[in-house]
Amino acid sequence: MSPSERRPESEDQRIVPGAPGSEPPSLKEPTRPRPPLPPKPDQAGPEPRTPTGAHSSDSEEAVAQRGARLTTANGTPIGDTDHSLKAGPRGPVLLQDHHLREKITHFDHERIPERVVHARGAAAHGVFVANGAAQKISCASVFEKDRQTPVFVRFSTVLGSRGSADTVRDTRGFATKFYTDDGIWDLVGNNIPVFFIQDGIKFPDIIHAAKPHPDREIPQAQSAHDTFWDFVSLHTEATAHTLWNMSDRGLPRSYRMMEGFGVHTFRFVNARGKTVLVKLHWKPKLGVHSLLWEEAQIAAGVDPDMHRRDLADAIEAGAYPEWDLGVQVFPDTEEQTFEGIDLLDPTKFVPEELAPVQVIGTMTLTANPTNYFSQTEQVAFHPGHLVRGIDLTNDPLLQGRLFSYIDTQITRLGGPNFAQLPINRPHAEVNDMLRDGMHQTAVHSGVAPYRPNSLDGGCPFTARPGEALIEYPEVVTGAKTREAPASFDDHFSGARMFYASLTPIEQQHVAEAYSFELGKCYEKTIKQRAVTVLRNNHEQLARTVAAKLRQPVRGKEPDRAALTTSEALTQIGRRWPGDGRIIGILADGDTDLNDLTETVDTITANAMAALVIAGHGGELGTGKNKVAISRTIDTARSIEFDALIIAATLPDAKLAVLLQEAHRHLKFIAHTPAGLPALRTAGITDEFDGIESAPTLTAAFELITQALPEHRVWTRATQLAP
Ligand code: HDE
Repeated sequence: MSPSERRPESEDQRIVPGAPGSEPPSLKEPTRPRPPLPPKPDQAGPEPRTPTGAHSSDSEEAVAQRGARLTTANGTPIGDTDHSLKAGPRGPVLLQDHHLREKITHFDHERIPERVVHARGAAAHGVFVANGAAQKISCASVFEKDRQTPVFVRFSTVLGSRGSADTVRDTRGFATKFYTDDGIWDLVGNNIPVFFIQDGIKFPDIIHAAKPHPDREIPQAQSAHDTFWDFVSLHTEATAHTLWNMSDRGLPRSYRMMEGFGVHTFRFVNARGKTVLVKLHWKPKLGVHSLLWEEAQIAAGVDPDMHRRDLADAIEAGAYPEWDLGVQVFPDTEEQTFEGIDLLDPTKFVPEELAPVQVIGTMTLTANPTNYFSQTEQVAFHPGHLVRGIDLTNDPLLQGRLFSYIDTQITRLGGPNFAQLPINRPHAEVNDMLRDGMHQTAVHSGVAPYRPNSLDGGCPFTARPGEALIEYPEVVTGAKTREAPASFDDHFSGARMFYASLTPIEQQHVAEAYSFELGKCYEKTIKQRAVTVLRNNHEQLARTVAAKLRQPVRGKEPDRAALTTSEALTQIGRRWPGDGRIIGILADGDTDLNDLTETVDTITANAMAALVIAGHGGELGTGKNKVAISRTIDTARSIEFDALIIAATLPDAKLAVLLQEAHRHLKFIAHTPAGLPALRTAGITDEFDGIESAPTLTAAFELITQALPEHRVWTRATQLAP
């Protein structure tokens, strides 16, 4: 579907994603009763299923509000919701006002506990299509060639509360629910392939250290504080993950431009019972791209919803985000080690040069949720939601997770029946013998929810071997102990390889991130300890950070193993599609409207979004060439745009701020002759890379399409260096 088919337009406005409702509102309050408006065309709810997984003949809209008239929760029509029932106009409110009490009581209970981690998230519906390449190694139906499986994906930050900013430096969650014919498979991963800890028992420790300080509850949603650095500098198995956080991976440009990783090693079982060990990867079709630190900080104040808006707008505009799902495959040997890398240690990754990522299918996100709470908030993932052909390993971190998720969901979702919430309902038949409990929505029949029984005819029967979940009969031996294998003592080799594989500018970002984060710590000893740990990664990195913090570097250099690098770890140096990128066009009343409308249309046809910026709101031009102004100069900041076309010069000092930020953030800027004075005033000349002049707006966009695949004008960074 093209974007123009997806959204009913008000007569003369071009497409700008983000319209709040499915039709433009009237100026006056509507008074003629009518049924509820349909959802926007880019939105979908969960596929209608009964609590026990059966197809429901109801439409998605049947579970939304119905009828034109206001009612109570019990369907009784109500004539006035603006005034409480009182003893006279000036009298006290009467206890018998059921409508008042119901309205307020329900409101009082609208919030549920937020997730203890990953509280802030955004999600979308989509589909996974397998290419058949995994059929040899797994009998899961989701991997059968051309099989289409509906999915729901939730992206998240880890540390912040539900209302925190999207762009903080943090790990991102990447959780996918596959509604397969064999039951639900949840792949609950992150955008970083390694984790802070090796054993689930340490999770409360790392989270307590990383969350805000318990006395003042600051800082929100970030690791730049003493307790975090206190823990990670003492518990050095966190080094690799911390280094990834300090790299550009901690600041994604968009959820659409992140890799996803299963992190743990899983076991695939094929139809003949043969097993392999696998690591799972999501590879974004748009490449991996990041914000600059200053952009992320500005966005946290100016547009804290940047990532959720970006995801929703892209889907609404028809720029559907896509990822390939890939596997690294390893023999299932007794040591569970590959090329010296312990596959059960979740702080380690296997370089793609040693084990290539083989694509087994593609996921496309095609619809925004109709309602945040019912879907994004109520979805419940669990690494133990597995289907036949996909099994676990003894990774001690994974084992800890298997306990946690269901436990926390019972509290968060108010009882044990959260699998019956519409977004969590399987698309496979459910006959689980689980009964009753809070918020039971299934209406079970029969008298014998136990096995064996004869009163219900023996039903349910256990699955036959060819249908049942396969629990691989791995041989387990050993004395009970609280210790890790010796290989888990290597805390630095993966971190060193990651750092060594980055380009110089990415390495510079890492040094700046450590300097910022440790600079925010209060205690000198913690800074010093962190610098000492950093020496295990790279001497110069540690010395640069130490010099910034004026911290001594004491003791002798640690022994470090020889370095290898992995090209797959750098984000810079390749060219990627520009779908969903945002081009800001600064225009005014003198701008050639034919040129402007043609450029806006070309940008939209290229699956990008054009946001017109002007000195005022409303529209530019009239009739066929009328163009909606999306941002006034008061609301436009560089963070929102991937590139700018400057076709006007406004008498407003904020224009210089916009341009200087875009320049500093290495954005491509093209200008027409009318825009040249604005650049001059901002002190920006054509001598810098990626500042180009063009005779028209259309020609300016042409120049942008050549530059945008590299994400930023990286060479300008050197030109800007002091
Ligand atoms: Fe989670 N994690 N986690 N985690 N995790 C949760 O479950 C936990 C871990 C991840 O969008 C919680 O329902 C423990 C690794 C994501 O709803 C909780 C341990 C990875 C999400 C929980 C880990 C993750 C969660 C909070 C150590 C990457 C968000 C609410 C043993 C592979 C899912 C909830 C969503 C959520 C516990 C480690 C990813 C508390 C105990 C490793 C993406 O159960």
